[in-house]
This record gives sequence, structure tokens and C-alpha cells, in this order.
Amino acid sequence: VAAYDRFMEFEEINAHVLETVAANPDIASLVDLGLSTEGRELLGIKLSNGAAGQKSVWFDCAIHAREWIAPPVCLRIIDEVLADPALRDLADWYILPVANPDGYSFSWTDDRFWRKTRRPNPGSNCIGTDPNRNFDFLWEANDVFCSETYPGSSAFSEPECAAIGNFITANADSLILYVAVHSYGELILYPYGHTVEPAPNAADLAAAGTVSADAIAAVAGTRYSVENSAAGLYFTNGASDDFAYGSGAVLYSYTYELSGGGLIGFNPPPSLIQPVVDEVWPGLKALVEYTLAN
Ligand code: 0X9
Ligand code: ZN
Repeated sequence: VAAYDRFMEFEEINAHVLETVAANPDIASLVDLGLSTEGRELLGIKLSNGAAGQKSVWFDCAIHAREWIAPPVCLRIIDEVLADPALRDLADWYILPVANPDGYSFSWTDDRFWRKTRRPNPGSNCIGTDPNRNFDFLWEANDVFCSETYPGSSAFSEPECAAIGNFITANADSLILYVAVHSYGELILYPYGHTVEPAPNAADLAAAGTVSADAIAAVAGTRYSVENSAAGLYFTNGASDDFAYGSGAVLYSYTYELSGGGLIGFNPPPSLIQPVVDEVWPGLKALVEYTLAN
């Protein structure tokens, strides 16, 4: 399992994904979801024992550009699943380390706190859409282009979101669990974002989340709190977790808000990467074990 003492640029992460696939041909395969607006490759990875008819789980990281602490979590998942055949017997694992590569790259080159995609908005000087308001589940229009949560010109106007959404829909038969990794807040959020009314299996969503939170707390005492998104955070429409759940693709859907740090929470020092990854991995593993058993 690799150590993380620095953040990685997009190109380095994608190179790592390609090397991992090349070095582990029996286990790993490339999930090429297509291109971002600016032509960057959305490269995911599938880890599998090769058996037909397996259930599957999905993880994406850094759909919000500035949340740099997220991709190391996705890379850690890849390392752990590569190293442990029992994890591959549980399910096929799909992992997308950088879900918003244009925004992520821009956050390295121009604006450390960039959140959105980089697709221009015709008629406005403000660029980008909040990809986590652009999914096709109760998508809600507005024309506040300059807002950090501008939802885009239509559901799935962003090619990155359409690619993820299409993959989820196409794999709905096998998918059990969807996880989006964000920062920051030490939260495990479950659907829905648009209402505080409990989702159909809200009790089970909370139970699985609590098992995960307990496993995180067992590492170093950090208590992630498990909440309905709307009740615990704020109201949203068009978020990826609600799409995965509300479209019927998965029974279990979560957004993990990792720890923050530094003067501004989205910019933790590199020294925080390792402890954050070390404590969240057991929580994600416990989540997969729970959801596959129930
Ligand atoms: O607002 C978001 O998209 C997420 N928080 S963040 O600070 N990373 O931007 C939370 C999304 C939680 N899920 C839903 N509200 N559906
Ligand atoms: Zn986020």
C-alpha cells in the first residue's frame, strides 16, 4: 500500500491508473468513460476476480475540483483491493479517482479553490457548472451562472456527469453501492438531498453508515456523523448520490465528507493525507462488507 505525502496532479493520477492496469492484467481493467469538456480522459479502474454475475460497488473522487484530499482515498481503495482477493470476492470494484479532471487541473494551475467544471456558460463571463447539481435526478434549473452551485444548462449538460450517470445506469443490475468522496466535514451523508422525508430504506442506510463511522472512529477517534443530506447539511437537487439512489441503480448511496484542515478547510496540508486516508479506508471497507451482506 503506497504512502501519500503529497498531492498528485491529474496527469500523474491517470498515469498511475494506467500503470496499475498494465501491471495487474488479471485483476484490473480500464474503465474509459470518455472525455471531459477540455478533452481530458475520465479513466476509471475495475478490479474483479473475473467471476461472472458478481455484485459491484462504485467510488468516485474529486467531482469537486478543490477537494484534493479525495483522490488519495480512491487510490488507497485501489491498492487495498489489489492486495486482498477476499475484497474482490465480495464484489467488483469500480473506482474513478478524478471525476472532474478539468476543474481539478484548473485548481492546480489557476485557482486552488475552484469547485465547478470548466465548461463556459454562453452569455456569461462565469465559467463552469457544479457537477454535483448536474445529475438527472430532480434536476432544477436556474441562471445564476456565477454561483458555486450553478446546476448547468440542463441535466447532464456536463460530459463528466453524463458519463458517470450513463455508467451507473448501464450497470444498475450489478451495482449495490455508490460512494462519492468529497471534503470536508467528517460526514457520511445519505439520500435524499431534496427532502428530509426518510428515503425508503433510510434506517438501513443509516445503519450501514454507522457501521462505517464506527470503523473510522476505531482508528484514531475521529467521529464522522451519519446524516440524511437534507437534514444534516442543506437542500440540494441533482446530486450524484441522489441520482444513483433515486434512479433505482443502487440501494446504498453515500457522500463522504472527509476531514479538512489548514486555514481553509479545502486546503489541508499534505501531512494530513495519510492520517485521513488511513482512517477512512477501514470505514469504506466496513461499508462494502455491510452492504454486500445485507
Ligand atoms: O454540496 C455538495 O455537493 C456536497 N458538499 S461539498 O462541500 N463537498 O460541496 C454534499 C453533497 C451531499 N449529497 C447531497 N446533498 N445529495
Ligand atoms: Zn464536494
